[in-house]
Amino acid sequence: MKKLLSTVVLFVVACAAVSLLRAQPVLAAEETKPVVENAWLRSPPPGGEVTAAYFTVRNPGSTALVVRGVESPVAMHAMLHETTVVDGQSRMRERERLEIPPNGTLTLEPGGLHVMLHGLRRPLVVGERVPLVLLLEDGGRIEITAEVRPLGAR
Ligand SMILES: [Cu+2]
Repeated sequence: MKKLLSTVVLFVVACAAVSLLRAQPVLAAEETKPVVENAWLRSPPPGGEVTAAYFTVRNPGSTALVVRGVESPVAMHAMLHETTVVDGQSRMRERERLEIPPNGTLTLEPGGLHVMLHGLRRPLVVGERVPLVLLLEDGGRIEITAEVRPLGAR
């Protein structure tokens, strides 16, 4: 009986070891994949066709990711924008390039960097999830799902 038990234990340990080995390559790929957190966009005012989206992207990889553009099926035009205060006046300008450093993060938030969505194709409902895609210089894409939050959300 004791021998049978130890054979069973050995078998279980062997199976666990095999599944760990199998999981290894997947883990390695996952570790370098960018991670998107807290992605949301502001519900536009009724009838409004412009809004902004925000998120944080973490780059666990060892090379910088360079964002050169953005698109979304809900908007005719999407742009990378930055809000800056010049002489006490809040202004927005387009950014053609944003970098996510190796092992670093890029944060888009109200009052700073954001994705500007122009020409919304349909009304957006609070709570719905909207796709955005960041287009990388190397041809890669980062898929984002942003939650629509109320107009006054910060
Ligand atoms: Cu803007």
